[in-house]
Amino acid sequence: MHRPVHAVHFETDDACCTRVVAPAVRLQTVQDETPPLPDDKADAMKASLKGMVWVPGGSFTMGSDDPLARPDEQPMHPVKLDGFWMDATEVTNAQFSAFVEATGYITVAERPIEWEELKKQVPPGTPKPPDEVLKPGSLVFTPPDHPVDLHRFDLWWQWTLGADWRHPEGPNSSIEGRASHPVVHIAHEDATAYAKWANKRLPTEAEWEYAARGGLDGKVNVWGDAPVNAKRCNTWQGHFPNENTAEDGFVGAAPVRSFAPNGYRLYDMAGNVWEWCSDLYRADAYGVRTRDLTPGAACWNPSGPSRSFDPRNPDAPTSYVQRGGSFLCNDSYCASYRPSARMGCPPDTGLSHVGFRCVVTAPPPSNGDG
Ligand SMILES: [Ca+2]
Ligand SMILES: [Ca+2]
Repeated sequence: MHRPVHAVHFETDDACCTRVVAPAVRLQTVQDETPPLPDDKADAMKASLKGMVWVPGGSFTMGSDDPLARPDEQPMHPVKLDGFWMDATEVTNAQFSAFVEATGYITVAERPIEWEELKKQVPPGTPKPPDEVLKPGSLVFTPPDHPVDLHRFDLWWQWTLGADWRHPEGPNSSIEGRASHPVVHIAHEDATAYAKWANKRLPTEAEWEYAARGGLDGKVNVWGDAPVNAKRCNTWQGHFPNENTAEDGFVGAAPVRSFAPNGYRLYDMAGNVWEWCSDLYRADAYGVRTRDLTPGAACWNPSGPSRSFDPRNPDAPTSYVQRGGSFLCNDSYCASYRPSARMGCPPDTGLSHVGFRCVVTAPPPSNGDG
């Protein structure tokens, strides 16, 4: 199930070797040729970098041939990136609250579903559903009490009226006491709106994977090749989806920074909640990207395909990339805590395990404060 697509305007480029557009800031390679920022702009930039870490530019191998890897993680290919700043953690409820208080923003999950939009995404002649069904809501993980067919995700995802970022499990739940938890039920346009307000942007898929690897190129996991365990990150222990032993201490999302960071001091790049990227999702994105690539050459700052297609959700008009997996990841079903794992999701779909973090293109730290 997905909600109607709201106006999401996104420009991207098919070409592999294009640079990410940097809004009003300079790349490291040109910083010595430009005058320093005025004090007020420098202060604003410094404030916007609070809580972010510097990810130095470099190259890495994108994708994986691990036995757990899916076909959309291949072919593996070399990628080069400029350095950038990244939020050290997933955006928290406290941070998202500040955005909503400042702007009055209403998330997609809090808005009624517009039938005129929805009917563009269903077979012609489909009757208008009852108004009750078109009220605001979101998809909440609701575990069955017995083992079920793992192809039947509808058996554990329940459309829940009144579920949104303030009510993660439905109208009778709240985020009280969860200020440091990642915000969830976030649609792509919600994440984009927050990023714009914060003078940030969503990471490209390549930036996300490079950052998640933390300098460990070619490893299966963000901590190296050792297998996942309950001390590494917040995933699912037990039989999915009916038995959650929470050996890692968390049935659902954990407060950010509950587990050790990776090599770039980024937290929860494996598990906890999924994180939106700016790239449109195509299962064959890497094949298209490398088709005309000179052997041995690297893609420079790839920004994703110009059109999406997700064979797992072929009716979706648009899909964007999510990365990192969540507290629902289990090797029996979804080993997406791996840095190379990819997921496509319609932009209007926020779920109870989907959040985001942002990046900024700006000069590197000058005094070790990154
Ligand atoms: Ca857990
Ligand atoms: Ca995460």
